[in-house]
Amino acid sequence: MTAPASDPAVPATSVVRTDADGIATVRLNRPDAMNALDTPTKVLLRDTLAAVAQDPAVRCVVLTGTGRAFCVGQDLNEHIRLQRSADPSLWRTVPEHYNPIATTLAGMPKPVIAAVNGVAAGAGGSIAFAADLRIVGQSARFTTAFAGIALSADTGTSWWLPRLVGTTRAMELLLTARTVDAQEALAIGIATEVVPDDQLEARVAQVARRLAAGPTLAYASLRRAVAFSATHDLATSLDHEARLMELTGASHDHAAAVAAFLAKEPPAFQGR
Ligand code: T3D
Repeated sequence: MTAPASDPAVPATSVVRTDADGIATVRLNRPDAMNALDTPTKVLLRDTLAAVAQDPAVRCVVLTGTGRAFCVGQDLNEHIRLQRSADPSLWRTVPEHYNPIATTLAGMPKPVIAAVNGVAAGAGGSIAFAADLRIVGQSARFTTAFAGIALSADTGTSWWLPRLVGTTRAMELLLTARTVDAQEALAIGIATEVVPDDQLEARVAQVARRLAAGPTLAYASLRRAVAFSATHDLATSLDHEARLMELTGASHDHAAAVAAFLAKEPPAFQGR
């Protein structure tokens, strides 16, 4: 998971998708640029995530980065080039790239794990925040970064961060753009768990395997229910829950799991 830049086994595209056992690992792969997001990388990430979302064989998604960073957000070398040449594509990147990345992650019909192998900054942090679980290497760090370069926030940081840590802490992290280490990230609710760097890959694989063997339709419905309740009142959320209970209640996995429970056998979920 933390393959070095020189690893000949790592292909030379800036986003690499590998699939195994129902798990799609989407790896940002610009280690020499700390996995900064230039336009080709953003396009590839956006399109790879869309493909993963639609692929019924994928039952868990892992996001990670090659080298010492998870992702440092927008490639500022590209950004300043576009800025200095007054390139009109500069501000189109939010609607054309960052927003679809955020919405595809939010709507992903299967669990998403961020394997945070190193620093996550700006939009790189947003991408990690959009995951369901953030399993974080002990040397990893987070910074919102945006205010450090006099920008607002994008890729959903203003949506996810207050939900993860509360408005008070989110505002402090946004206004100061200070760096949060892994232990603080765990304490304030950004990290799901922190593991030694050399155990990150194994721990993520263990969690991903478990989720990929789980009731995918129920997981997708839980993601939808939690997201829905964030913007709706109790009565409306209860109606929404009822619809999702009907959906999952009619699933193959539900019938099989109840039967397995009563037979005192472990369930074997098929994800449908
Ligand atoms: O239109 C639009 O594009 C808007 C979209 C915005 C989305 C965003 O993501 S905005 C936020 C962009 N990201 C940042 O502002 C983060 C900037 N980086 C940092 O604050 C720090 O580098 C880190 C906290 C991430 C890491 O610090 P540290 O001390 O571990 O490393 P470093 O020494 O600062 O950086 C190492 C190298 O990476 C360095 O290059 P060098 O000196 O070795 O040649 C540094 O310039 C480079 N680097 C780090 N972040 C970026 C970057 N190069 C390009 N773009 C970056 N984002």
